[in-house]
Amino acid sequence: MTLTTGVRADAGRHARLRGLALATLDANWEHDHTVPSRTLYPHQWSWDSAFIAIGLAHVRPDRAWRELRTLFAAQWVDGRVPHIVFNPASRAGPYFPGPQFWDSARADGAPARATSGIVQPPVHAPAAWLVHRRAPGEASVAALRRLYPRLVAQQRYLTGRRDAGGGGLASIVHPWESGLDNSPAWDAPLAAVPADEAVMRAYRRHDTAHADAAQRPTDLDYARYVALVESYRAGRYRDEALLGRHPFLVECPLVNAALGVSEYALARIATVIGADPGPHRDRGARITEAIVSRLWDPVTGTFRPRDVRADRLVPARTVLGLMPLALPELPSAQVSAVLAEACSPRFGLAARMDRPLPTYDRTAPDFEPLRYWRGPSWINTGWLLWQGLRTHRRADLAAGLRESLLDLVDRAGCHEYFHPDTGVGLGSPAFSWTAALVLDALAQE
Ligand code: 2M8
Repeated sequence: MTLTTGVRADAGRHARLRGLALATLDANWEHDHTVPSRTLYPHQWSWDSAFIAIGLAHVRPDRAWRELRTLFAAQWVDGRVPHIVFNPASRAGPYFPGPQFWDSARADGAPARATSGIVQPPVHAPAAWLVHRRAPGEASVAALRRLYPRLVAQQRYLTGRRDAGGGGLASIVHPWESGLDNSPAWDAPLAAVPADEAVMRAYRRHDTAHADAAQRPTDLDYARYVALVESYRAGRYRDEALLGRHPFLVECPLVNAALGVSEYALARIATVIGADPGPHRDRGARITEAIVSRLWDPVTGTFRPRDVRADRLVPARTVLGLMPLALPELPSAQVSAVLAEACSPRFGLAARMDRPLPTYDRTAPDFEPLRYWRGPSWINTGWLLWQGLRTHRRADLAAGLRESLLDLVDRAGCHEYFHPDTGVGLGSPAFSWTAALVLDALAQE
């Protein structure tokens, strides 16, 4: 291929991907938010909206701010941003677990709109910052000013009420809070949650009605998810004394890396709106130190989730362990170790990647290339790692990963996830964060 035909092919791919991504986001727009997928996820999801806003900033900046505004309008009084905001006007039919199951109306400080009672990774402050950077102007400064106190309240909730382990990190109370629902990372702590898969006979799963059951969490996993919601809901979603009464408490590297990165994003936002950035930088540094002291395993040289109840690191090596790379002040020893893990045959990161980045160690005996977060390749975890590579100035590896992400979507479309060997598209075929993050990757050569 000559230089000119190469450039032309690139421009062709760029235009094709941009058109597809924009059409996907437009088709999933629903009045004041974007649904992750029309069939599988017909309401608003928290971290999906953050990723979606980053992509929308390139093409529909007003809508990007609207997306975040709608989500934060459902923030609880204690600062938590719910993982699902239900759309009462949804025409998609009943969703399980839906508003009746979560029963947020009976909890103190819940908003008028029905929501779930749990959270997702706090990637919203970095998203707000990126939306502003991608489309700066007076409107974006005004939007930042409105959002800032809400983002601060979200951080305060997670670092305060959710510090069940007492070490300066947030605990998740449900695997869904990590965003990587059925990751092998949760197998060990979930095994301690009593559940019987027969309870699922009382419910009609929404996911397996719309996607291949072989790609989704098992009924036993689902029974445990239900049991955990029931436990948290029984205490009206209060967080006091969780250690004594809730069967699942884990410090997740992704959630806590996002918490730390959010403080640095808030420092930048504070500077733009005339607030003090200093306390945010200090908190970012403290969270980074806590991640290293609580989640770093010196024996294997990897980050792992900490099971707070059992007070031990979980054994599985998943993509979650690569996420602290996004922290700008991560010590160089940990930066090198994360890069070594990412570039090992487990994850296959390279300047020229021969296969997409998986979500789980591809050399593990229980690696499952088709099942949801137990192997398949997802665009958002790739994009998050790409951010980390850029933060630590690994332009070669960042370029390789970006190319692999774009290639995946160019070949298969805006799927929810992808086969980590063949790149075949899996799950929803028109998935919003895939589209949004492709737009962002396209714009950052
Ligand atoms: C998936 O989570 C939902 C539960 O909230 C599900 O499994 O049904 C996850 O992939 C999660 O990360 C994502 O935010 C959500 C909507 O895309 O779907």
